[in-house]
Amino acid sequence: MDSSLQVLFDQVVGRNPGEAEFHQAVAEVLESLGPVVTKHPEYTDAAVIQRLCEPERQIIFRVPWVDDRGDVQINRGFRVEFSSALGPYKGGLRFHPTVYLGIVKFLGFEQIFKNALTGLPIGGGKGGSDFDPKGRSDGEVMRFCQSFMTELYRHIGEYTDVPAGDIGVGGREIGYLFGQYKRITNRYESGMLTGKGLTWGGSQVRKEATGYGTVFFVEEMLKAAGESYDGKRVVVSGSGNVAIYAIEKITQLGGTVVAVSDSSGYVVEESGIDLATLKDVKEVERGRVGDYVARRPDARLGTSGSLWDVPTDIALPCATQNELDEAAAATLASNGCRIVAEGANMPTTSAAIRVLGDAGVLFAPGKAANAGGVATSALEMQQNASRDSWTFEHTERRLDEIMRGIHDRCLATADEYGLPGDYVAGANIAGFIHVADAMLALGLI
Ligand code: NDP
Ligand code: 2IT
Repeated sequence: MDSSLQVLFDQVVGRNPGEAEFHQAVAEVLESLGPVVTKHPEYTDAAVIQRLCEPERQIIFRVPWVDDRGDVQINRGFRVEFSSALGPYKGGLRFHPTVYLGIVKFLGFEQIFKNALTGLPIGGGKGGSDFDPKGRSDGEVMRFCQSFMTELYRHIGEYTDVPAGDIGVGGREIGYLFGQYKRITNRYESGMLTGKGLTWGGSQVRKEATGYGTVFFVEEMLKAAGESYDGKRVVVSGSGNVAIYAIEKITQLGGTVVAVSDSSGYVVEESGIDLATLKDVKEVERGRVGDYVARRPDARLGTSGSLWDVPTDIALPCATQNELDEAAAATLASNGCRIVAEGANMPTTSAAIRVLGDAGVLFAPGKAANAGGVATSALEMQQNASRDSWTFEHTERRLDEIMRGIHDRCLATADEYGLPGDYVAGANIAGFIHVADAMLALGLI
């Protein structure tokens, strides 16, 4: 890291103790910005980087609710509003027992640059709770969401802050959250939340967008190397929203997904994961990968190691942060993997990224590769603002164009800074410059 940026990084660590994931996300961006601060002293003069590392506003609140046994439960809710230089704060809500301020801040920080890369008018934010929806009834999830929104509603709105889903927050949770906001405010303010159902203000393709977008991004990487998905083996970690729709699009484009996972283990099926069965198990029954194996005679449950041991041409980590470590990266590379693209946020450790780079494996960071979800959220906001709704085909075409634009912007920026083919540098620099220029224009805020 450039020595002046190292000083800033040390300040961030000192001001935000114990938030390892936030430190990691900041370090990964600052490691790319050396050539930018050399070329543009105006960013340093206006303390743009220090300002970006300090959220504009952080909200932490109590979420009391009553479970099915009649017992009172208390969770902690968060919304970190990081940057509104480019538009209203925009980013998902995560419900998972591991959520604490450091996770929300890493995600919110990443979101600033990701959203900037889309070229759409959205700032960066993130929120969530340490609530665990797993094993909870629909009634419990509803009561939790209603309590969560009873505090959150005063901080958000179509022109202020627009949440959406993330881990543990899908269509069901967005429905309960939207319903409670509508009830409290007496406003049918469609544009205050994205990921809504298609009959009440949602957009076609939003559900599919993150997975599809990641696959479109990789398609551009393959094209740049004169290749396609045809005949390629792909391993996708996770089996939630992002993973399922990545698998759907890979299969449509001629690739074969041979392994998926969840937090209980992984599944290998050499002839290709059966999407209809996976959707039934995961989307309808909220089951485990073991339930998938029980229905597919040729599938096997991985009992040792991890799904990164399965030989593959392309690896898409689509579950959670730091799920792909140095050893996994070395195994992927030695088994001939050519491309790793992050469907999840920061799933690859810093050491693993270095191993992949040294081995010549192409690597696409999440803030570029998984930006299709939030980009389609911005398209949902556009449709809400004009009280219109677009067809699936039109919306998917827009998503594809946006992903191609991000891919090309990353490569062009990497070239401009003398780092050809470096998607990490390209994404960090292009995203940073877009938001930094807006911050200069808006004065000291
Ligand atoms: P889901 O809740 O739908 O699915 C998450 C998947 O990841 C599940 O299979 C889950 O397994 C697995 N997983 C989660 N946490 C862990 C863990 N600690 N260890 C092992 N496996 C885990 O979430 P999404 O698919 O929406 O999100 C996946 C990733 O993509 C996240 O990093 C998210 O931030 C990112 N992302 C999501 C976007 C979206 O639009 N939804 C947009 C951009 C990025 P299990 O069910 O067993 O917990
Ligand atoms: O990480 C992400 O980009 C998301 N969870 C989606 C955010 C959004 O506002 O659609």
